[in-house]
Amino acid sequence: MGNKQEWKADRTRIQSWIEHLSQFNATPGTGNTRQLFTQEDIGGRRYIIDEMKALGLDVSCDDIGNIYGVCKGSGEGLAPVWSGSHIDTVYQGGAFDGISGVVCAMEAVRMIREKGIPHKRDLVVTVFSGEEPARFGMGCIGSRVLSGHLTTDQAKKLMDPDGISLYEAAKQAGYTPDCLERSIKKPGDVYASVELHIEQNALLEREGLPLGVVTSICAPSNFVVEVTGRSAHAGGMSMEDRRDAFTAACEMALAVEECGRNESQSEYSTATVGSVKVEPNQSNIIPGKVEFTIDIRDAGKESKDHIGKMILERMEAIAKKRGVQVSWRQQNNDAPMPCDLHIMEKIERYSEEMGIPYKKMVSGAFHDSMFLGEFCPVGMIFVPSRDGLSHCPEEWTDYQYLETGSQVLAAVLAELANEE
Ligand code: HGY
Ligand code: MN
Ligand code: MN
Repeated sequence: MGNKQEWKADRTRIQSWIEHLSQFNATPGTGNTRQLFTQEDIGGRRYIIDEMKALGLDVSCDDIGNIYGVCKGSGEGLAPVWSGSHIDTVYQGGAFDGISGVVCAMEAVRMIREKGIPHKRDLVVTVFSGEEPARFGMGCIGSRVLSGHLTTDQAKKLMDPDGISLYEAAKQAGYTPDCLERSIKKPGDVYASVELHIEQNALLEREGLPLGVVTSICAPSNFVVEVTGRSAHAGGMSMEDRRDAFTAACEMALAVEECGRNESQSEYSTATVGSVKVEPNQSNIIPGKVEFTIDIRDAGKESKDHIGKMILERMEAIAKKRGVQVSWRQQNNDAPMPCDLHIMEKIERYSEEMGIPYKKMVSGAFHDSMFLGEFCPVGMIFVPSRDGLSHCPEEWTDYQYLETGSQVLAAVLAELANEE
């Protein structure tokens, strides 16, 4: 787009959308909990759909509940430009993770519409179902369906802690998961997708930068590990005779941390033990069984596989030394997604034009854009997280950053929507 536009996002509107959405919350007072297809999620969906309609968008949902708010373009038969994120949260998470991307996309499209900026391609505000693995143990559910990585049969096998399948939960929420395959997008169906998201790390804040241009999105490999020792009397059994599953698991968890730190072969890697279950979990019984999760992230697939291999070798050696058994199952091994250079160039160019300092950076967190990138070019705009905190009640992003991020997003979307 040749002419320089003056973009003026409405910070109070962005704040009002975020604050209103955070009322749909299962844990008020201790962070935000809005898990996929729960009453809170359904309430939040209804609110966002009403707000999209109030902006004049045509709203529809697909079989797994992804929401599309369409601002019609002037052209015919052109693939649309998407922008959005997710509104579901982790347990007792924050008010900005995902939500920022949805409301800033709404604000960007509002500015384009109200300024009467012509655009050939439809502009679509998107809300993807279940980006967080919180309820079903698998993240990016809506964007996995779109990229052909989640079928109806798999949805019937994916269970929440209460034994409700994703398939059942989707039907109870009023969606139609009987043939998820028909939602699969092929290259060319979507022209481009740009997602604004909070950084969830402290790099931007540390350098005093209001905006990040994401170069690639790290992908997770997730494992569930089972350590089997021998339950016994905490006082009766001598120290040298025990086969303590918990202390073995602790040594394994330290090995996970060490490998995440020292075995990386790329610019960004992490390895985390996030969930631990101890059996029988009694103060006077030596733990006989422990189940824990491993979450490995990496900007490079080879590096991630290498870290995983090192961790598994270390766990086997620890098990042998301590006389316990260890087994594991890998839940997913997703591929890191590079962002599209042309979209990155637009984000950089408009940031410079608007006098917004920025840096290029990797995303350690995964996002729906990781799967969208399998059928369309993707770009991501980061805005700072205070103290780098996210996935916790303290998660915060100053509204001024959402305002400037929306303005860059609007300019990028307007240009993309006029490309032939
Ligand atoms: O875990 C992640 O990276 C994302 O926030 N769900
Ligand atoms: Mn998250
Ligand atoms: Mn997110």
